[in-house]
Amino acid sequence: MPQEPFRPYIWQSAELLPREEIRALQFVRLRECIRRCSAVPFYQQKFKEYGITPESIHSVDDIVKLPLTTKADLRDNYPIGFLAVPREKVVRYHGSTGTTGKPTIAAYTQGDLDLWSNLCARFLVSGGLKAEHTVQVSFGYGLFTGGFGLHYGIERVGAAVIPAAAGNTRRQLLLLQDMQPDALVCTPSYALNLAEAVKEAGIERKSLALKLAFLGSEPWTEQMRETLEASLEIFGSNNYGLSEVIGPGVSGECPERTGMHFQEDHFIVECINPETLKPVPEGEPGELVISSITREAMPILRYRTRDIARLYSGKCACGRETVRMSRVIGRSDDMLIVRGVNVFPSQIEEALLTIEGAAPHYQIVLERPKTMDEVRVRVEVVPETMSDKMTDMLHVQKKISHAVQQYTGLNMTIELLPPMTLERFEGKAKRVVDKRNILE
Ligand code: DLL
Repeated sequence: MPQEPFRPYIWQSAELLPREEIRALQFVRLRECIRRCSAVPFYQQKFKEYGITPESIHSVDDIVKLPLTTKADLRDNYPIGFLAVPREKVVRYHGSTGTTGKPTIAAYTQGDLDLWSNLCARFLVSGGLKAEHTVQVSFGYGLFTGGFGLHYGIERVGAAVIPAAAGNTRRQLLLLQDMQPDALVCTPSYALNLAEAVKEAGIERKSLALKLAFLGSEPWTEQMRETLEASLEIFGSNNYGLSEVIGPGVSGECPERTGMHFQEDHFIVECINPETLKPVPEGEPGELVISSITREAMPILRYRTRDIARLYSGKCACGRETVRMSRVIGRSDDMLIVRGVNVFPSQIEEALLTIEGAAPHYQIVLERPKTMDEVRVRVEVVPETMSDKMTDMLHVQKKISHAVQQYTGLNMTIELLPPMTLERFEGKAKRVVDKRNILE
């Protein structure tokens, strides 16, 4: 049931709202959101403490008067202390994957699910999806928001879904060959695995129909996009979201690739310095803080995402006037501080992928043999680079070491590995292994 007639790259006319109208809508919705949040004991107490009522907000800029919400706040109110509607209104629960401890639960009313489908439909259409397409969804279906979020978005566009789910690469290849999907949905690291598996199985690329890929849920670099687009022969779009805010559908790219457009009629985004909590100047990296202003079951105010990115404003050639975000540079909790220098794993990825001969499979190992932190980058070489000659291998190692030094300002030990040595991932890749025993 398309909401509106199909226009190229636009699913709903709200995506083309002029800037002033976006701000006006955000203002009204923010006030309504504050009213709805008053049903949540956590916010009730914070509003009292900060002297907040809907009427005390006079413009969107006043959002800075509101309290920040953190992952710890959600955890303290586990599982559903942030529910703003009676429990019987909830029709779905999802949650974050949470590497440590309990997941963070996200609840949805029927209205939230409807909104979510449209938000996903918007970035899918923006990335080129059409009703006549078939899409293989290789995200996990479960508590994770990726599988279901994208699934419903694809159906909303009117395209056909193959809910392949994560993993079982052999079956994924079979479906790619037999069902001839036009588009693929998964993490960039899993797309890389599939590209490798296609090659290894000797499947001719021209026997597949793939044209598009919608990739997200983990940080990746422009270099990785180039590698994926070349090997899978697809147009790969980036999309971003998080379960605390709704799931996928918070922002996504248009074909102009000038950043991911925030769906600002439903979210307000800020970019702050994670230490001072003050806004950073436009275009500077900072932590994204997102308010989900139209959700019913679990509206959230000023959620600290821990994701570091840059924000840009100004009209895009696609017609949208929404704020755009850069790729996620890293998470503030993933930032490595090595000998006083801040490094994100994505900087290392960028460096590696500039070197011919290095495969896009790597692992970053942090060690503290004595008092100083040391970083070892374990990287696979492509089969063509494998050589019995020590000098050839040393040459590759030196080139990588130099690139890493240039991109990060740090000397790191480079360990070359034969192809297919490192673990492959079906969902979000885990690149950093921290072996420092800091507590000792
Ligand atoms: O990963 C939602 C999602 C699913 C987004 C499918 C896109 C596609 P969570 O499991 O809650 O939700 O993890 C959210 O993943 O805070 C970011 O650190 C990271 N992330 C999500 N999208 C991107 C992206 C989903 N495009 C966390 N680039 C977020 C970089 C991303 N990181």
